[in-house]
Amino acid sequence: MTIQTDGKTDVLWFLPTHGDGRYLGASEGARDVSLPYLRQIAQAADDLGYYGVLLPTGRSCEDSWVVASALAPLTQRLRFLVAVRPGLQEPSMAARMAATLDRISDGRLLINVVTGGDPVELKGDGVFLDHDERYVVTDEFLHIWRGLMAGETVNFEGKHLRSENGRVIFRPVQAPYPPLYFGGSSPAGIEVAAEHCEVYLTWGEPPAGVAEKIAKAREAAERKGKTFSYGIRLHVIVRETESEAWEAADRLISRLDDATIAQAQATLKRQDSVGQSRMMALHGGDRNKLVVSPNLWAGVGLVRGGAGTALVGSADQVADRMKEYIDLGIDRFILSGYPHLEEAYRFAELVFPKLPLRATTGTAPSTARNNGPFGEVIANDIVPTRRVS
Ligand code: FMN
Repeated sequence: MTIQTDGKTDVLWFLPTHGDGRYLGASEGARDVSLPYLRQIAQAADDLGYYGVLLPTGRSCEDSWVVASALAPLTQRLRFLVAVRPGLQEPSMAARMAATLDRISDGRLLINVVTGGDPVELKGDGVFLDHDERYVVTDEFLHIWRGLMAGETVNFEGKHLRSENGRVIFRPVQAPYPPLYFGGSSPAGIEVAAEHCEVYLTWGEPPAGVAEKIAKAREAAERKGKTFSYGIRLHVIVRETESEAWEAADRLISRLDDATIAQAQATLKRQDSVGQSRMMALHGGDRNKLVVSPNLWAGVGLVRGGAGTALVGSADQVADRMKEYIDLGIDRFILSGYPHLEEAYRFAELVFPKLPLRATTGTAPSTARNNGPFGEVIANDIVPTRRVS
């Protein structure tokens, strides 16, 4: 299964099931991640025309399958990028959950293959394998999972996993199964992704690092005779002017003290994820080295694992930087901003009109929105029309 690329892009947003707020590393201005709040974000993303939302997975998050199941009936077109966890879930159980969620959401499920990169967390969850062995499990998991989802009767005997006459009777809506996204950066991870997955995801590294990773993933995929689609995960801090955006970036870490940064960096260092160590190498935990490429700021990574960089600038600047990634082969962006509700609106309103969006993103569902008026009617008489920039 290959996803067609056409120089255009889809934009996904992020559901912060592990917390949200105005400031990083501080409880001031923090928000309760309740179902009503997540519903607001999901419905905003749905109404604004985002292609989908990513739900993170791990012990610091609400369970992504339960949250996606709760929100699917409250949204119309939004897709849910939800993780399977090889090693932690049986492939049969993961396949059944995926098929059911795809059915009840009418084909709006996307699958993220998350093997995990924190040995301490993994041991807590009962996974004691080393980095590359976890990918052996991932490979076996995906053999079984894909067969089950495609409607096969699966007989498989691997090093770690077995299945005898395995079946999924209630089949997914998407054939043969929902697209598989993958976000590991290690050679072992890229090999497994090339064998099984459709979309290769990278954290928001500077363009040179992204180009290097895409080249490796492309080469691995070509050896298997297939083509990846590529996605990138970034935060965004977009404002009317560049200086306002940098002020917002500074404000985001204004309550963050050095002790919290040191503690976070020490905790993140225990990970054996190649992707995570590449992100940490960008800034080395130094709050004076955060601009790692034009308009690319690594402040989030001072305290957050994984997605640690943000595109910072005016709408034109952010759109131009995104186009640089598109030129490298990226055709889907998974974005977020703090707080996630307000920033979902801000990004869509300021930047969507400047991007080469696919028809699957950015087209609002309601007729009223499509026809205008685009803004408040001026002096009760003049109807604002859409400004094309
Ligand atoms: N790891 C998690 O534990 N939970 C997640 O929700 C999660 N989401 C990810 C999203 C993206 C966009 C990317 C690029 C990675 C994500 N990861 C997540 C981490 C990877 O799935 C992978 O387990 C980790 O990077 C270790 O692999 P590596 O050594 O091959 O880089």
